[in-house]
Amino acid sequence: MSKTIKIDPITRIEGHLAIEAVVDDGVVKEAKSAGTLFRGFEIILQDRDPRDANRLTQRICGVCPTSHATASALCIDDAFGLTDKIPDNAKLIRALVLGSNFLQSHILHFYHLAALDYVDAVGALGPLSPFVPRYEGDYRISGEANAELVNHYVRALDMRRKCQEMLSIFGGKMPHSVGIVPGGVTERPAEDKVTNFLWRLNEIRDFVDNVYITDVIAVAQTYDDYFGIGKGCGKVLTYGGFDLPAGRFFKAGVVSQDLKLEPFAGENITEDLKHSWYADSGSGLNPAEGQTEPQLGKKQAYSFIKSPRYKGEVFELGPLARMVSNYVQGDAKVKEMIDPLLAQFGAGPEALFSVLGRHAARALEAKLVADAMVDWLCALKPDKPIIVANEIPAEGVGAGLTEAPRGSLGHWMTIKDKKIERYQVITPTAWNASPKDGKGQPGAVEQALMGTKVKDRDNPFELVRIVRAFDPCLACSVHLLDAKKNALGVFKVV
Ligand code: NFE
Repeated sequence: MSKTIKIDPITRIEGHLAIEAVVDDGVVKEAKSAGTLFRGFEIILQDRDPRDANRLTQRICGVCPTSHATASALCIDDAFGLTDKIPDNAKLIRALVLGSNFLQSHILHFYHLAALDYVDAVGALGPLSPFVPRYEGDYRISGEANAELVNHYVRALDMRRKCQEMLSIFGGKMPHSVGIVPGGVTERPAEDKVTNFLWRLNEIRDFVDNVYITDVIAVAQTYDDYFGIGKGCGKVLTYGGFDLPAGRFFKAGVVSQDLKLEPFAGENITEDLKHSWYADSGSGLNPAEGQTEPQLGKKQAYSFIKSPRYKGEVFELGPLARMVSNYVQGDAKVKEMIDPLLAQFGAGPEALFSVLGRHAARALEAKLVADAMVDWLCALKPDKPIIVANEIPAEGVGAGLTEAPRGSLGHWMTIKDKKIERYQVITPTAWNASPKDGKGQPGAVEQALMGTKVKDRDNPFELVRIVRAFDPCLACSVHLLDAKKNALGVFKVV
């Protein structure tokens, strides 16, 4: 007999995500991923000064505001005709600020959000808050190895603080930094700032190399069945990101299930609204023409997340997508990291499409970015410009496509009479945690849940481990109350 498991909200992620899984004979037959709050920044931005987008969109999220600062700055640069004029120093400083946020976010995700699904904090410390309540029955690491992982949970807090300090050297503060602006950046690369940045970066690199990656491998060795759980749609997409003087650090790419690479083109993105609480008139549009018109109570809808699609198909975004795309494009550094890892587990690249593959990709990406940041820092030229003067055009169209810690992030804007006429944001979590589309295709997280064997329906570890491996952020995908501050529904924790 089938039974529905509802987890609402899923804890240890950012924001409010509800998961519903129909389990038949112990296997998930159908899954629904629902964002239960409305965001609405697109509406807030209408008729404002275009430069406000750079300040306001950062308030979408306290975890990845730097990505929104980056995407909005790129979008404004494009609409203002500045893209080819951004000084090299500004590109490097923007990349260093965004890189600091990647490192903070990846460490946060592994230690403070996901690791407690595998590491027995209660075994090491007793039944203390915030480690209880929790699911029971599948903690497999014990003794000294477990105690060390719990120690690293605490050490990781300090590392995250250092990442935030490092970001603030050029970004001014965190969250919601002020250093990335249209036309460039606000902070000169003075030598004392470079030195202050470097000693923190080296400490963080040491942590990533000798603690984070080692811990992910230790967890993978004990829970190696999770290389075979949570496969998902098997197709990945990345816009590319970190604009450096010589081009993008992460290359854009679209990779099919048989690991074939296609070039990425933004015009192939559409937003499907069939199962989302938005007016159907906006369904199927490219975000450059997109609409965000909430429609509560819409039949068949179950989420405030839209369903972004590429050529009408579902794709997974995130560190796994970036690593796979760069691997398939023959990036030597990515291959150097991924091949030995796969060899260690006797697996092929297909094993990356799994819960543990996503954790491993995130940890290796942290190393890739942290190591590259040393080169970016050393390429700064203290006497060279950091910003280009600019003016608001009467009319303009812009797109800012970049990478955020959780995957590709896009901002699109139209300017009319020097004001924002239209603004659209598509976040990585909107792609990953999207509901079904008009063709009936479930979103990436939904597909990853389907087919999963659930051993104990009262402690569905498998489901939360799959969802958390995607590192969803719901603040980025949806937002709060409706305009009249009405509650949008009653949701029970089951
Ligand atoms: Ni709110 Fe974000 C990242 C962005 S996720 S955390 O990374 O953009 O949708």
